[in-house]
Amino acid sequence: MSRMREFKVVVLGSGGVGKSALTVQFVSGTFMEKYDPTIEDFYRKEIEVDSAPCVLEILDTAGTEQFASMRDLYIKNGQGFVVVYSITNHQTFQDIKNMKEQIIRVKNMDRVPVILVGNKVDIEQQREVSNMEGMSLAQLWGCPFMEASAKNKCNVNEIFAEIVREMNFTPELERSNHCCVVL
Ligand SMILES: Nc1nc2c(ncn2[C@@H]2O[C@H](COP(=O)(O)OP(=O)(O)OP(=O)(O)O)[C@@H](O)[C@H]2O)c(=O)[nH]1
Ligand SMILES: [Mg+2]
Repeated sequence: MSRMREFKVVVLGSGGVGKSALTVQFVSGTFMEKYDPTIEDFYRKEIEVDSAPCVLEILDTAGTEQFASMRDLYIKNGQGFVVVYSITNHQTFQDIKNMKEQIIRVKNMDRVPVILVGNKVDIEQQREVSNMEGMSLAQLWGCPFMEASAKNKCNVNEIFAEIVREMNFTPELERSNHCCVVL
C-alpha cells in the first residue's frame, strides 16, 4: 500500500493563450488546433515527479472576461497555479499581472506555488514578448519561468513537473487543504 499525494492545479491566463492546448497536450498527448473557448474543464492525471508518483487534478479555466467572476473561487480551491500568456500577444502578458495579484490576494499565503509560462514559442516570427521580459517578471514574482509550445510539445510535461516541485516546497499546503489518496 502506498500513499500518493494529490495536487490541485489551476491553469490561468487570458483567452486564446493556449491554456487548454497545453493541458490537453499534457493529459492526452494531442494538439487542439481548433479554438473552442473554455467555460471550465477538469482533468485528472497521474504522473511521477523526481521518482515520486502523484495525482494532478487540473482545472482549465476560462480566459474570457465574461467568466472572470469564477476566478476567486478557483483560486481559493487551487494549490498550484500555471499562469500562461502568449509570446505572440503582449496584452496577454499585461493581463497576467492582475491575475497574479488576484492569486496573492485570495490565497493570502506567504508563498503561493506559481509557474509563469510563455506559450506559442513555435511561432517565433510573431513574437511580441521577449524571453527577457518573461524572465524578469518571473524573477520579480520569485517563481520559475518557461517558454513552451503546446503545438510542438515543447516544455509541456516540464511545466507540470515544475509546478509539482513548487507545491512540494510549500509546507503551508500540508496544513491546509492538501490531501492524500490511499491506494
Ligand atoms: N501555434 C500555436 N498555436 C497554439 C498553441 N497553443 C494553442 N494554440 C492555438 O491557439 C488557439 C487557442 O488555444 P486554447 O488552448 O483554446 O486557448 P485557451 O487559453 O484555452 O483559451 P480560452 O479557453 O478561451 O481561455 C487554438 O487555436 C490553439 O490551437 C501553441 O503552442 N502554438
Ligand atoms: Mg481554453
